[in-house]
Amino acid sequence: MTTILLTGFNPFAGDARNPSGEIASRLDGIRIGGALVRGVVLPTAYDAAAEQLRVLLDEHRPDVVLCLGMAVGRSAITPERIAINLDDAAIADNAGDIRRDSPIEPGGPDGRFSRLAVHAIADAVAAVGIPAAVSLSAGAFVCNHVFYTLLGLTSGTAVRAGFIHVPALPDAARPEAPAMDLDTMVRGVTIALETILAS
Ligand code: PCA
Repeated sequence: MTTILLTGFNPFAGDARNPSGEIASRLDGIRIGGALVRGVVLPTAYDAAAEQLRVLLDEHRPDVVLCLGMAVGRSAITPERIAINLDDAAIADNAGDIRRDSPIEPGGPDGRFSRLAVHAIADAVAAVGIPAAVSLSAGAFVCNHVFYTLLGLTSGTAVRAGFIHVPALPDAARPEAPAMDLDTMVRGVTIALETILAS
């Protein structure tokens, strides 16, 4: 049976919730077009998240890996085009680790491209009226770190691997910030998975 590994992250930087992890938990155990979804919440920490991803790939041998993260300030579901070989963020991860100007894999390629059909995903999600667009930067924090690691671990295999950032949830503490409700995001990610399976 086709196995999909779907990951999200736990809350970070003082936020109470992270929709990416909630989406992964919500979809854990469901079937999409005959494929089984394994939904897992990763810690928002550079080393622990990358290590857990390694273990999950070994354990589940998935055919598809879609990692999700939250990008505060975004208003759309955004499939990421490229991961870069850089950890560089002002904020600490959940292990207290602050990284500046630090390569993820010294000597590794500067960038690795998503192995998903990012435009097809964005188009399919947008077609049902959910805002979606291809993104050209996953940042240089834990999301990009996991994305870069994922593409390295699955390079040379047939695994379809990629990353999608989702907006923040509506939050009274950030009344002006763009947001999307969880049900809409779950629907959008389900459509993204259907599109990946059909490609
Ligand atoms: N977003 C952060 C890390 C965890 C998450 O959900 C990021 O964009 O790097």
